[in-house]
Amino acid sequence: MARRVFSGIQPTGLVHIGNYLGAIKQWVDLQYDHECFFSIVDYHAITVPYDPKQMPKNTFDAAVVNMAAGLDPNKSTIFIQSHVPQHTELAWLLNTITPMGRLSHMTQFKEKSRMFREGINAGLFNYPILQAADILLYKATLVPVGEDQVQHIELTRDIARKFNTTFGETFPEVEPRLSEAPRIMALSDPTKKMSKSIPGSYIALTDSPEKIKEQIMKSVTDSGPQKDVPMGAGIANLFMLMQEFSPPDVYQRFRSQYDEGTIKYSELKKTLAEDIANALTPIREAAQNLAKRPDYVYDSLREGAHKAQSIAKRTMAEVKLRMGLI
Ligand code: AQP
Repeated sequence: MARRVFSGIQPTGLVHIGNYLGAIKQWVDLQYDHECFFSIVDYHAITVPYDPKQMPKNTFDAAVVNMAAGLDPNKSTIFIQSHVPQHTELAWLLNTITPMGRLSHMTQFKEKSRMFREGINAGLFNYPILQAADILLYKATLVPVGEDQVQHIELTRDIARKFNTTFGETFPEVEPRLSEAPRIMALSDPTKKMSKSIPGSYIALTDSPEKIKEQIMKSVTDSGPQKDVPMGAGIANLFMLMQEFSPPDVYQRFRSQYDEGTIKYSELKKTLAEDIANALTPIREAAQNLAKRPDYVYDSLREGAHKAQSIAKRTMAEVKLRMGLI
């Protein structure tokens, strides 16, 4: 039987090549032979400071870009998280079996608390419980994500186990699925991961070839290869991107030049920028076309929410019965 898949993306800004290589590309591949649920997770996005006026556009754009990248509403169930209220209902129930100590160890919480020092809210702390609910509501067993989310998936497994031992076997084992490029680093600072919320760190899937070139050309590298010194994080990141976006012989050529110490980073950057721009052009154009068809996009999302709800309601009925809620 085809496995059930769940994953999500936050409408916190422009969808970037890190999101694409870590998550979306896997989603597109999986939808042909798996039962897939993909959500624009707006309830997650409001756990950090945001502009309510901008949120509807961010949510629409996230849906458009994912569809443009290949998510097909006829193959996958694509929906907006807040359109399926069972996500927050299950999250509340799972709150009651999740130790606070576990949540305080979550890397993402620690990083985001540092980034948004003021107004750290309970929602940001409880974020991983909502994520567990997102997955368990559909009894998904496979969660294609970037590396930064693996810790949350491990917590989801623990929450499911705790629920099963306390209230009876209900949820299946959940497994993360990583791509070949599970952690793309920030172009502006290769010690951090590429993020929507770090300006200058990313290339958006909808960026123009000129913008892509500008971003790649100013990406942080080092002064060049040195004997017996490991490759620096910035250039390693560009090589990782080259492996994903350039033909294998081009990658090999620059890799050999690096090993021989003859490489010119400016040439590598120029070639990489062109190859990324070529790969992203069909996505950018498809997004421009889809954005002109908002009715199609919203209808697909509404239909997705309807399908998702029919499963979500069943799970909630089962969970409430097991927990003695009448
Ligand atoms: N740099 C990355 N490399 C590989 N995968 C990544 N993902 C995110 N950044 C990278 C994966 O993309 C999916 C959607 O991410 P998200 O929107 O749910 O939130 P995030 O992980 O917090 O992504 P961002 O871009 O860093 O957003 P902000 O700035 O809002 O926090 C996930 O599967 C994620 O692993």
